[in-house]
Amino acid sequence: MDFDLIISNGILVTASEVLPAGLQIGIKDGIIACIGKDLPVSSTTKIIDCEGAYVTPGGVDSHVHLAQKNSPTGDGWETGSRSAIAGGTTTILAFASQSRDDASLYPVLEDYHRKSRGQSYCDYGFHFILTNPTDAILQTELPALAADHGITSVKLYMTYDAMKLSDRNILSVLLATRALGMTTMIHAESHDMIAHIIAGLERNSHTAPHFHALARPRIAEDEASYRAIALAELADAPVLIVHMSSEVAMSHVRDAQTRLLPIHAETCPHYLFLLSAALRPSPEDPFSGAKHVCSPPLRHHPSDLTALWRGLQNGTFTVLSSDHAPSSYASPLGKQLGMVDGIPRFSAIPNGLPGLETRLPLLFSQTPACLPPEQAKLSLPRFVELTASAPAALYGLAGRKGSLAPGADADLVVWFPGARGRRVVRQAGLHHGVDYTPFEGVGVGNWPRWTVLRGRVVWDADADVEGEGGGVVGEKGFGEYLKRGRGRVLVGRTGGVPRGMEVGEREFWL
Ligand code: DUC
Ligand code: ZN
Ligand code: ZN
Repeated sequence: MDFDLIISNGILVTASEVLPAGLQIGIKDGIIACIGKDLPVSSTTKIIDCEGAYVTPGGVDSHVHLAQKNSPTGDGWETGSRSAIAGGTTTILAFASQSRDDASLYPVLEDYHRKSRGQSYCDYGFHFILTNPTDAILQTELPALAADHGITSVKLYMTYDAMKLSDRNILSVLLATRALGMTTMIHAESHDMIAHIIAGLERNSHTAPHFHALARPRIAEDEASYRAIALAELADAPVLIVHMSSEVAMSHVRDAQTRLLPIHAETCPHYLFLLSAALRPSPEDPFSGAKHVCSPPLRHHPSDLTALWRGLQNGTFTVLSSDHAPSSYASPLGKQLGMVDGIPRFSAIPNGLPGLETRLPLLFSQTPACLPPEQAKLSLPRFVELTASAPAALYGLAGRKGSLAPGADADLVVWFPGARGRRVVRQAGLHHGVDYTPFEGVGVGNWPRWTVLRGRVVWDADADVEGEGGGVVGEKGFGEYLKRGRGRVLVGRTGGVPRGMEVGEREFWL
């Protein structure tokens, strides 16, 4: 076979092992055709010499917000997907968000297609955010949207006035998505606890950005996570609890997993690297903490970080996503919305942090590729599983995305050999459309040298492409919309009987 591209002299990492040196990847028509030794080179074959560096699957970031109405100063598809490839991510799953008054999901879908069509540097799919799950949507639209448009996952909120669903609504959604084999993502925070605390903080004039972290304490996440698990158990539906930041909430997940319930969990780099002290004012700018306002908030203690790393190590977490939810800091319609008539009001600060580009380098830095083995927090295969193969499988892209295997799309990252990829994260070096990174000044042990999407080099760290921001050598519009299949249940199984109920009891009310 005449290969278009051969990836040579790298150390290939899959979700199960670090393969022996000397293997090559042969790529034809955008697909991994084979993995082998001494692959034949024709006059048209291009070769990437990895110089002994690690090669991992292109990242799959399954939690990304782009072009959201409630963050007009955040990234759209062009800048968001550009930052994805610059950080080694080749597939993103972003949210098509239903507003309360949207009676149908079809206009919502068309709107997000319009925003993304021809704009993306990386491949992408959509999850729906459901805020008005009518019977027509659950019984008629979701099945058709899954079959015809490959949207096989939804996200629900337990908090925020504009988005929150009641427990009863959540149950209705879970029963519908279960029948369709869809994954339901849940933002688990107790709305009433938070609303009560915010009212008290405001009454006492505690409205500076750092009070955001007090307004949404861990117990609000713990209680709602337990409730989400109970609802999932009652409905016998697989769920993924998104952006988890609390050790106790994580222990609820682990208990459920021990009982073989299909409860998946996600955390994000900011909950592993940053603490609530970042919300405090800086000497130059009393409002700077707004840059670190996200929900759930950053937690208080280094032990919170350690606990979450443990959850990555012991298998509790299924995926690590960025929850890229950016708003520009300096813009009047961005984080400055929280400065009301010269007075900071944390509850008006748009929620969320940028992190699409930094997700892989931050996590890769904690593997034995960058640290002495005894200091590494994750193995290389676990890095691949969390950042690529598990999100691909959970969201219906197994076999196509997230793995270095024959037949899969040739999406991969070639890292720098040895210490040559060391960087300090700086806003000036990033490719998103917002004006700061919450990881400013954090050192990373490596950075993607080349990102390959369907056999094309789309990021070349050493290329100097004028006007495109460093090494972006891919093209806007090369990214394709992904119609996804049914996701796989990666943890536990469906078909169980909730504790204390009899076999067949549920059928009386289903
Ligand atoms: N939930 C998210 O998933 N991202 C940003 C803010 C939020 O509440
Ligand atoms: Zn959320
Ligand atoms: Zn999010």
